Amino acid sequence: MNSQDYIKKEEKYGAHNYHPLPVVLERGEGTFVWDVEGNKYYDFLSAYSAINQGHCHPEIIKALTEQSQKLTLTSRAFYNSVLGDYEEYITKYFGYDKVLPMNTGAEADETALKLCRKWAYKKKGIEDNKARIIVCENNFHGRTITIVSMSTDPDARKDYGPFTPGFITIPYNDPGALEKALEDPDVAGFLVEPIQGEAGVYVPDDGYLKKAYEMCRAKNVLFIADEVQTGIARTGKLLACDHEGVRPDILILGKALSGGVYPVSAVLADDDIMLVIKPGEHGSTFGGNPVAGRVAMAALEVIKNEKLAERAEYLGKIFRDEFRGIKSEMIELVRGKGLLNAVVIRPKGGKTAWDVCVAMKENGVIAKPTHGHIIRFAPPLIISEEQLREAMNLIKETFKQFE
Ligand code: IF1
Repeated sequence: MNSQDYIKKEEKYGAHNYHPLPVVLERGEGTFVWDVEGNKYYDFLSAYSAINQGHCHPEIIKALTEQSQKLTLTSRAFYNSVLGDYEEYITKYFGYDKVLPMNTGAEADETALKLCRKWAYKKKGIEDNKARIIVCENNFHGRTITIVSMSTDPDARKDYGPFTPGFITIPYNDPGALEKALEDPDVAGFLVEPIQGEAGVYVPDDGYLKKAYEMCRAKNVLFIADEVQTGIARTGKLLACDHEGVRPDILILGKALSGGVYPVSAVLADDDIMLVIKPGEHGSTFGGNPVAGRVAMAALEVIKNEKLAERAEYLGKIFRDEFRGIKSEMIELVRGKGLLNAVVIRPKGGKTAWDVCVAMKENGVIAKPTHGHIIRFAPPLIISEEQLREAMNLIKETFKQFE
């Protein structure tokens, strides 16, 4: 079978909830992926920052295969010999008292919302069912009904009502708007992405996160950071909040927590927040399973041992400098932090970001537009400087084709 055969098969038997770039991947190793015809590509999406450690990292695969042949799932009806070690490891790694292990990012966001609401009723004393959570316009936290109830993206919400109440929406990167919303005594939490990924890698002004955190503290409102995409070294620090020395009250992790090898997500908080959830009040079949625990510990070890946050910081600067040096009418601006970057494309002669991505693919680099005119560039953090520069040359070649 060739690529077209695979594409046709997905078209025939799969739901049409995506419109992928026309490339059929069969193998991944480190920074590279290969399609079914054997063509090699630089992966500049990293499964939306889930593959920070590179495709099929040997240490993480070793953890996966070893545990998978021993004990894969007990459910939380019983204890198992991995979960406690994993909980100790990850809470010490990020500096929190407790972790609530889940599987997907959306589940972790939902967990954080439930935790914040329960804390509001049990600890802050907000009247039952009155808790409000502040979110930002153009947020992305997943695709469940409650999460899209917070969304301002019509495509995320259309025909999915009725929606979950209890959310206040404010502009991103606007401390004044947050200060005003915090006057509502029923506000329990502020859920925010330290950099808005899906919206197009919107980096807030320096100091925004710190100011937001301090305003929340002053009003006894929980600062909840969704680091599913920005966390785990992607932006040049272990967490994007670390750039401003902000320690979220509730920290949400996912994606690269497993190096893209297995669905693993987590919510971290201290005892005064986490212990409001009592036995039987929240959970999931696979949450905290032994394979997830071993894989996550291996994935976090790789981040530390290979100094991937430092690499992202250093290589990100080279990426943005190189990109800003490309002379092309289609490049409006480049923005980002570490190796989470985006280029805003100015359509030219009817050619759009999609056409640039298709042409880039032909030249050996795969990435995908978000919101039509923005291309996100997020290679695995293990990419070498030489590989980054080679990929940049392929990208420069691509833009030349549109001149
Ligand atoms: C898709 C977007 C990115 C996230 C943040 C929670 C989640 C995500 C900040 C939920 C997930 C993924 C979802 C994936 C594509 C990708 C994405 F384009 F959808 F929005 F990265 F920007 N918080 N983002 O970015 O995590 O439940 O998916 O594990 O839906 O196609 P999840």
